[in-house]
Amino acid sequence: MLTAITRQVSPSINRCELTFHAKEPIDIPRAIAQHEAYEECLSQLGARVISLPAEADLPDAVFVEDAAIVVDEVAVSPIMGAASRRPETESLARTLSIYRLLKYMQAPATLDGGDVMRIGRRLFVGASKRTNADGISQLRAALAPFDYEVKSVNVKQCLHLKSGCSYVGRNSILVNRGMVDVTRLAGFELIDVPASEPGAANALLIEDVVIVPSAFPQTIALLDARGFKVKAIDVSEFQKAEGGVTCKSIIFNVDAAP
Ligand code: CIR
Repeated sequence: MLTAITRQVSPSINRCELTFHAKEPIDIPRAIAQHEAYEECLSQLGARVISLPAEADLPDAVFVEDAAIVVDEVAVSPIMGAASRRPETESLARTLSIYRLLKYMQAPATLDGGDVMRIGRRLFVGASKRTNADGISQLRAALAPFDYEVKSVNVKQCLHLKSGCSYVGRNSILVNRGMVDVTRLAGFELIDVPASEPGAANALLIEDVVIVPSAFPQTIALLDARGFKVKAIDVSEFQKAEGGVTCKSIIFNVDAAP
């Protein structure tokens, strides 16, 4: 069954890492309400949501996507690029070990899950400020026995690969070409985000529904006009923390609930 791991909002989220954004106060009750609506949206799309408790001293821990990479056969626990976030992996790995064989990265590798865009048995991995060449080659080595191909993609002016592009189904990738070297994405139909919404390339595909932040109406209209099923969701408080819609869950299949 489709399963989503999420984590409750940390009361310390206002101390989150910021790389490209200026600090803006995050309204915690509003963030909590938005996160509940996000989890409800995942449930309505058929996912069983496993909502882990907040990590009081880990401001960014709600962004679970960055703290593990999960494919059908195995999960990889990375060394995250930001030192403040590294303790997030431990409890997540414990939960994932119920469902998957776990592999662990070794220094000097660093990698954030937000840099990993999986399309079938191909994983495109952003060479970003958070993910280094050792991280990419250790992920490649961990997944090679299961027949996954790992390709690195250069990114610029954004935090993670999936800040700049996301797979939206139907062989199509929503992209901001100013952020992602698209030469590695040959063979896919590229859908450019409107120039007025450069941050809109982070979208979450669940089954055949593309979840897009409600802050990006032109992108929603563009996808809608192309026949995609789009669900808009308000994640304004998480955007202040440089998060989007993919980063707040890890989605995978579980054959039978243990
Ligand atoms: C960070 O800088 O790590 C967090 N403030 C935001 C992480 C967002 N993650 C993601 O989009 N995958």
